[in-house]
Amino acid sequence: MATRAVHVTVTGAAGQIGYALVHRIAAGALLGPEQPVVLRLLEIEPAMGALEGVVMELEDGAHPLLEGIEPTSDLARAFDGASWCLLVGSVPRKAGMERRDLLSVNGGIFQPQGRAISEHAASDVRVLVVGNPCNTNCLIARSNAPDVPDERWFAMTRLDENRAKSQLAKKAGVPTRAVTNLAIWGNHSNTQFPDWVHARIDGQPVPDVIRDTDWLRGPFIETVQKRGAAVISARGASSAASAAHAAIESVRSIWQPTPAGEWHSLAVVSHGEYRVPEGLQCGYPVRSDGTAGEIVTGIEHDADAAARIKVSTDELVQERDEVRGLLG
Ligand code: NAX
Repeated sequence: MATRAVHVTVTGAAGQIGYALVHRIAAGALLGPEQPVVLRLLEIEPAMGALEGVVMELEDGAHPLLEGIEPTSDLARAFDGASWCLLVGSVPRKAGMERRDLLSVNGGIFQPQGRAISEHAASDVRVLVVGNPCNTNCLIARSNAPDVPDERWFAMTRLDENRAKSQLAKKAGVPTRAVTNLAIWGNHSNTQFPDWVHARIDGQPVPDVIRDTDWLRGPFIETVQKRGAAVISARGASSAASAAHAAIESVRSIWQPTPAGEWHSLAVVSHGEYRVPEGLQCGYPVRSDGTAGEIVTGIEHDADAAARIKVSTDELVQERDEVRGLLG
């Protein structure tokens, strides 16, 4: 067993995703069964009572790998020495709120968090942003963290990848493990493009296995894009366990080498790849060598895919322009 505990920060730890996430981290799902962890849990003052309950349950788990729990509403303490920061906490969209309002309210959260990560986190810190709008929140935090390299920042598109894989597996009548190379391009919003063209089923291109192209171009894409809303209408609450699971898998796909020839979905900083404007936090296919992620290059898009990706990246440009005042 590794001797040094790794410090993991979870923000919004008393929320629904936070609640599902922290127990799995404590049980070793994030960093493996040999790696002790210290959990640093950030919440806002009004939620500190609920957070106390989360801490009690973590204690009641008697997790062998959990070496410490630090509940706090103080940013410096929350990020102190953290090697992984999972930024989940944010303010949900309320009735009557425009997307622009949501951007600025949440931007106000991610600006100080970016600064605090830059000042207090460990030198090897890596950050996954889950709180929505996650791409632009990640951009805001990253741009306010001058001491943390751009390549250490990720926004979550893995839940979309998993949703898409399940839909394809169901249609093809295969287990989900048969579906690989599913990239989510663009924004984690209903403009995202789940790339069925380059996904594979048992190593074969999806269009060679699922011949129903009308379904792929229409209902498949729409189901993935609108799955979050469908869960809300069925459950009366937004995705939580599946989102926590996707956060765990996102982190694992960064520190574990990607199998040869495959890729996963993460939103990472653009250096202009695939004509996406530089600096945006954009959904791409990403491979990891076990230490750093790298955008997969050389994928050719047909006109339909290229147009869809353009719509989604245009939306990211618009979001960036709306929060310009928050960028460092
Ligand atoms: P909840 O409302 O259950 O929990 C959010 C928690 O964040 C609350 O406990 C709140 O007190 C806390 N919080 C608010 N401001 C904070 C701050 N400044 N610092 C620390 N904590 C703060 O939401 P939940 O269902 O857990 O969802 C969390 C976020 O994940 C939302 O923004 C949601 O939209 C987003 N999602 C992102 C997904 C993705 O794929 N990227 C999918 C699932 C989810 O919708």
